[in-house]
Amino acid sequence: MSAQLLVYGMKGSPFVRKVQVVLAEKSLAYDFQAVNIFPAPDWFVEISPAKKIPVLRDRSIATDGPAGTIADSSPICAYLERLQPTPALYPSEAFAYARALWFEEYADSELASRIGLGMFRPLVVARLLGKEPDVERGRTTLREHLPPLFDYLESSLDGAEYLVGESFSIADIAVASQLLNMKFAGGSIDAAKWPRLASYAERILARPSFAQCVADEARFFPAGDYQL
Ligand SMILES: N[C@@H](CCC(=O)N[C@@H](CS)C(=O)NCC(=O)O)C(=O)O
Repeated sequence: MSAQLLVYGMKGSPFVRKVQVVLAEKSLAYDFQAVNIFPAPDWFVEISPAKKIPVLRDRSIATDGPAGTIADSSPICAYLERLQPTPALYPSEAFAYARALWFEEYADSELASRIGLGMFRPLVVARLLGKEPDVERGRTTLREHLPPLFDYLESSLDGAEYLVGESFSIADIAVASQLLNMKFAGGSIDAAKWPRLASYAERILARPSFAQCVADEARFFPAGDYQL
């Protein structure tokens, strides 16, 4: 029997993973439909005008066409929060709520562009496509472009277990989703330089919701050994 919720996506997308982690944290059942967006087929452009994954379909609204679909991981996660409020993944206090949205945005834009374009594509995707991995680009990203972002996250953690307040939130999900792609590309966070961030990433990625994704995706993206 089909689940009420259907995720259209591709393995390896940190944005698709973000949605899958939210679904897992909330114990929501869903189906997964793989979509090749290179190039996006016409039926998919109809439900994702920006031609991007993920898209969520709520089959209780419509099973076909644009009705019942939501594009973009952020509105999808916000929808899931309303659909299944527990466990809450967005802080209820106003300032903490805005801080969590800020980290989500920071991860989806800053971390995503550095890690996606500077590491995941030139190393992991290149290898999958049978091309020569651009190790130099990955190395420059890890050694020069990511450290300021790591510094910022390290100072934001400030000894806390989570990025915002006392509980796990969308902020942690969005950030760790991107960090996992860095890991798949063979990168790691130097614990001597960023001790809080290194142990934070390890702890968040060990949660069952993330561990499930790691186990599933590591089959497709075994960590590269590029001596970065
Ligand atoms: N803001 C979007 C970003 C989604 C995104 O960039 N997805 C990538 C895959 S990781 C994609 O579909 N890229 C296709 C393209 O840019 O043509 C979200 O949060 O869902």
